Amino acid sequence: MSVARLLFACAGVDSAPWLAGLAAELPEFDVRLWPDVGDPSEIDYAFVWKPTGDVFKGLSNLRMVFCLGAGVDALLGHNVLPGGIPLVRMVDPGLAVGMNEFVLMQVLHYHRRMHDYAVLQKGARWQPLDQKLPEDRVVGIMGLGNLGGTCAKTLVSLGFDVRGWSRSPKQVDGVRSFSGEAGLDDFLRETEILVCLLPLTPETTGILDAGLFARLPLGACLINVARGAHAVDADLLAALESGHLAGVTLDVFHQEPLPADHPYWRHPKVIVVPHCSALTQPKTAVRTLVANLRRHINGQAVENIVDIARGY
Ligand code: NDP
Ligand code: OXD
Repeated sequence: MSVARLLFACAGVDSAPWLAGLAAELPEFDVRLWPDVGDPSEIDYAFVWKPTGDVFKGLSNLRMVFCLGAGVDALLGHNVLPGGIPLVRMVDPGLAVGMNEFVLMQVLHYHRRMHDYAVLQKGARWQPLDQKLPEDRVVGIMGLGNLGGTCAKTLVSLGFDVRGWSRSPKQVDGVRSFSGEAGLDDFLRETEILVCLLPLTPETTGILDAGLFARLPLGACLINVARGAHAVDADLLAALESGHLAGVTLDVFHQEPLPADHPYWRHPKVIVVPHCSALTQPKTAVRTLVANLRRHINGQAVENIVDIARGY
């Protein structure tokens, strides 16, 4: 191939560091910033985030689509992807570092009972609470893939009793693996801090519902860093109201930005952050993207191609 053309179409993303990185790492490419596509039939590759259908219009010679994020639900759910074109998701060390930090921070928050101390502080009450050893604290991670697996290993290294739930059984040192529908009850029964790192698929939509919360021990805490649609909001609020859930950290929401009048914003037991637990870092992700592009150009197997039928 002579000059290859890459279309950069990432909504809501500052394109400057990406374009600078791509120019440095991929000098032989003609990188075009959407909507300045030029002749769409010239585009070989697209790098996208939350694209509308327009982005793919006329890209009759598109060879591959790369997603800026790890989750491809927005692309698959809205049927914007042209049929038969391989889709590659982001599996990048920078993303894993961010998620690892955020999950660790929130697990420690609940493990060290900062949600309880927040209540005590409001009443100016000086009351040291019982403290558990990490080995006596069960942290359950739903989704033991690239990100969930990374977080699990970190928590194991700190001595936590870590359990993981995935579609297929996993072997991760120090992690008890549970899988499938059949393993869900046992996984949940003792999980005191539940982390959701599942992809959003038809099977996992609404999985964080009243039935699931009821299977957790009384006073469990939840950290949802996957997708808002994993949670049934009314069930989550009810579980907080009843005290079955003691604290919840939410990074992702059905509607983003979270509407200003949403009860989550002001709920005393909810921590809200604006979908920032892990941001794709251009510094590392450009290298990841370019390495994969070069594999494709050289006729080698491209890594992290999405199984469209499975949804992740
Ligand atoms: P992976 O594909 O590497 O891992 C997904 C894991 O979920 C796998 O272990 C998989 O099981 C498991 N899984 C999928 N479907 C089911 C199911 N029906 N039942 C049980 N387990 C299931 O994904 P990543 O770790 O890279 O990313 C996970 C998600 O995190 C993304 O899809 C995205 O939504 C979210 N994310 C959020 C970010 C944020 O800023 N909030 C940033 C980045 C990602 P198996 O291994 O058996 O296939
Ligand atoms: C992702 C995200 O999927 O940032 O990468 O949500």
